Amino acid sequence: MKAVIFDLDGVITDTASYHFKAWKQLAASLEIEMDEQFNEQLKGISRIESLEKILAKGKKLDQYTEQEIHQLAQQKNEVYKELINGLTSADILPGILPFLQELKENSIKIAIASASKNAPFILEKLEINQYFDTIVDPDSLKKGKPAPDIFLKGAEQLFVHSSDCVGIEDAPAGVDSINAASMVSIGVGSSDQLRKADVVLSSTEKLTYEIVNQAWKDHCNKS
Ligand code: B16
Ligand code: MG
Repeated sequence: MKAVIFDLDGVITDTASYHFKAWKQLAASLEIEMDEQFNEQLKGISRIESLEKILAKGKKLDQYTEQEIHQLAQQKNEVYKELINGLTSADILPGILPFLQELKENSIKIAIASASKNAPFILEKLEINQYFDTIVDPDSLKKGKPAPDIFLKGAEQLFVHSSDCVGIEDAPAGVDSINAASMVSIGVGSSDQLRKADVVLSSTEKLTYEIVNQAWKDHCNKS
């Protein structure tokens, strides 16, 4: 294993509740109701795709022009940025910091493959940007998750072959993206939701260099 490519939201920090709050506020202003169960479908999905799903849920997708959709997405992002402005290193999920340190000690390259355009801002707030060799710009990609593009771009930016990479995700769309990139996939969360991952860990606290490297070795032996 030469590199680990991380998803951000739900793996490094839990911003899902802030996304939910901001989307719920926008949806309410458009007279669309959304609950937490519906919000699950938005994890790992880009801002515009998320909005399109919300508008489709309210049967209002055809009522807005492309320009209006972009304005609404921007409106949601303003609220979201206000909410995440208070993030600090205390919001790093358990086990992530020691895991990043272990990866560095073992000379493993580290990248971020997040659908979030706010990723650099969030890493700065969490005070961990120095651990990451590169961050993929989601705007530079033709297709978002579940397509493999974002993880493949991460490997390319690290100058590492995809077969030497392990990807870590909390969302089914993200696990599909890692698998499609022919990398070893580690899912963090419910084994039911993330059943397509090579290895599922119940929490970020379980992430260690040994477990992740072993998952990569097991995968190499199988293929
Ligand atoms: P932004 P990830 C994703 O991040 C979130 O899971 C998803 O809910 C969000 O819509 C997306 O980022 C875009 O975020 O509006 O900040 O650009 O899980 O891929 O790290
Ligand atoms: Mg995620």
